[in-house]
Amino acid sequence: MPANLPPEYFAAEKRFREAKTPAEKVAALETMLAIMPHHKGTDKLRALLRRKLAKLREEQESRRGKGARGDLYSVRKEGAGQVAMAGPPNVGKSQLLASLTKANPEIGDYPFTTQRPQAGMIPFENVKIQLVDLPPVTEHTDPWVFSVLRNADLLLLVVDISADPLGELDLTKDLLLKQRIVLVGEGGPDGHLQPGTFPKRAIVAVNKGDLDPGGEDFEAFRELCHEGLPMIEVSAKGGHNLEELKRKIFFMLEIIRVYPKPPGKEPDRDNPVVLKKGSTVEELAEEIHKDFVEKLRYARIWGSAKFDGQRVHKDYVLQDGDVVELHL
Ligand SMILES: Nc1nc2c(ncn2[C@@H]2O[C@H](COP(=O)(O)OP(=O)(O)OP(=O)(O)O)[C@@H](O)[C@H]2O)c(=O)[nH]1
Ligand SMILES: [Mg+2]
Repeated sequence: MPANLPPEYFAAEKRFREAKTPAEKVAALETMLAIMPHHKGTDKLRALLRRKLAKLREEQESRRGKGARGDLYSVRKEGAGQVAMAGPPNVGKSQLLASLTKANPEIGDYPFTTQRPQAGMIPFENVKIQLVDLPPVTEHTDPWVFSVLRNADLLLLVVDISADPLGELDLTKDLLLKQRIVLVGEGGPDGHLQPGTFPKRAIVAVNKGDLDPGGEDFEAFRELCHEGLPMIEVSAKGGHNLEELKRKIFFMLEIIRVYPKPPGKEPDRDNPVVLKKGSTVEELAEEIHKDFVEKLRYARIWGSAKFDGQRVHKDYVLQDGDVVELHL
């Protein structure tokens, strides 16, 4: 089958060939992968590019390990989903990381405190969600920062209610767009997306809510802001609304937790299998063990099924909280 690649692909490929730094190479490869249509004719090429990308990232990792200066950082995904923070300097991104996780980032009352990525895990019910703190997004931000943002499962845009939150949000959105990152809200992308763009779900966290005790500034912000993104006022320092923020993050990640169990036994409620929303029994089987997929005959479901222990087919769509007995 021919690959049928669009002209934008070849433009990115040219950028890849001419790239001088690993960061530029990674950015070009990411674009090529994003542009490439999904079908059998592109499977091999996709695998090849993925390998190249992984190799580049590995090289950077090991170079950094040896103490040499790399111009690229990446953050390995961990937990149920990766959320990366984007926003102007000094809005409290690092303070949010410190308040939501056990990480201990540097927090400063001056801009450009953060220079490198730092991750922490947010405990939420029985899962852990990875939160990544990054240097601020400005005209001069290094390409690797956008690379981390493009790779994340969800973006958390942070602005400061006591500064100019509307202007900050606008600017951040524009800077992301220039890097082909298009923000989408709860409903997903609306309309046609340019090939090579990265649609990213995003939440707006309006921070320093302690400086807006009556919430009037946030009300005005909400009224004037027409982004269509979910937004919430928080105080990273005071701890205000952080539980609600975590819930929103979980919701926006569009993941479900399911609990496989052997027949006649209880499931382990502390260790859910995390899947994308819309996943089927077959995809659960695949996640557990690839041999299971072929052997799978049916499953029994407790939770979303009409009655407990209902026998379902492998194309049954699972819901958050389902207990699943796979029958091979
Ligand atoms: N009043 C108030 N101050 C906050 C809050 N969160 C952070 N700050 C203060 O804002 C300043 C910047 O905080 P950081 O967490 O370093 O901000 P940042 O967004 O990581 O900044 P960069 O790393 O430069 O991009 C520090 O003085 C914090 O103490 C908050 O919820 N309320
Ligand atoms: Mg910081």
